Amino acid sequence: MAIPSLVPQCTLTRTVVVPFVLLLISFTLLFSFHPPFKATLSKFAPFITSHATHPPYTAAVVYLVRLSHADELLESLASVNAFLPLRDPWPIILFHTGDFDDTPVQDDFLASLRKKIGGPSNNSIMDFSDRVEFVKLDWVLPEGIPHTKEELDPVSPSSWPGYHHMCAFYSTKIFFNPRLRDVTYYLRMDTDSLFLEPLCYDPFEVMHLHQRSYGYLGIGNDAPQVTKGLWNFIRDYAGSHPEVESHLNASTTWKWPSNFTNGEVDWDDVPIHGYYNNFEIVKLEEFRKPEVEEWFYHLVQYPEGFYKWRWGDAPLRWVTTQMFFDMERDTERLCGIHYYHPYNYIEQCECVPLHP
Ligand SMILES: Nc1nc2c(ncn2[C@@H]2O[C@H](COP(=O)(O)OP(=O)(O)OP(=O)(O)O)[C@@H](O)[C@H]2O)c(=O)[nH]1
Ligand SMILES: [Mg+2]
Repeated sequence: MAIPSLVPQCTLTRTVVVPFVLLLISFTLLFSFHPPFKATLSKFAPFITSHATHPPYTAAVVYLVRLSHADELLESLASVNAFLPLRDPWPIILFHTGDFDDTPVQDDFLASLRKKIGGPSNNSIMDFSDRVEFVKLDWVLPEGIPHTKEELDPVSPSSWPGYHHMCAFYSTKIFFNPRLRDVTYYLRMDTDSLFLEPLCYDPFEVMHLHQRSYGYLGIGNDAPQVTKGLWNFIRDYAGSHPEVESHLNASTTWKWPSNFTNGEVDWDDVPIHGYYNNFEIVKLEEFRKPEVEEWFYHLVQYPEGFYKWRWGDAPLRWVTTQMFFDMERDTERLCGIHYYHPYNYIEQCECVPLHP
């Protein structure tokens, strides 16, 4: 009786143990192999198809969101899915400040998203909702200013402090958010931003091929009520940073107030240009250069700027690009994007496909 019971045991040894040992040996060999040179790997490149086709950058679509605006966010996301021809299904990052923190809230939102735009997205079989990530931001009022509205007496008190936090986030902090550490380009949309028609190119590809640092749709002005002190702040910074001053003075698109008013005007009454940056594409590393970071540090060292005077991210994006970029070489007006955002008028320019 012992023999019959041994037969299955031997069979088991042969069918399970032997392949297992062989598998183990192959894994050990595989993982102990370090290619001495990159060139060695390139011999196998034809077989590594995903590497061969992967673009040399990463990207993400980012939003700052509120649960109270979930419906308009769904519309905006649907327009991203329908009209933005991305070559890869890049992540959709929803920054929030706690109201999307609970799993049931996230699940609910994703279920609504699936109902609205379920199915494959952006040249892939990946469901749009599987690309969505929720990333929490911790917004705290900075030291050095009163933490009550009554004491601080901010401009735009009805939206304080949320809107003011938003301005500080998009002006300075976003570039250093850990989730974006390995992201080359982000495309920002606001919950009230909409694409209206299909775009004839992938805007990340344009940014990459044209080697741009900042992509935008249009430029407007921010009202003097929300830029109090900003001209003087910029002038003082330029005064103590000669390289910034000479860069600004050499720019054909930069005008100090005195240049067009003969110095007879209160600078606080002069509007400052601002990008309509409720849509923008940013090459993150360009905004993390030490000289740019120093400017951001200077800004956050004066918390009244954002939290009392409500300096906006739109004029600050304009000022930052003017200070540190070659406006002609580094920025791109992205044409052919049929886009809607309340109160912005964007002049259309023709859509030119990248690969006609
Ligand atoms: N979490 C959070 N998000 C906000 C807050 N305020 C604004 N946002 C988001 O920040 C983005 C910009 O806000 P908007 O209110 O659209 O700002 P805006 O475009 O300058 O102003 P509008 O002309 O009113 O559209 C949107 O995606 C908003 O959802 C806030 O207090 N909390
Ligand atoms: Mg808006």
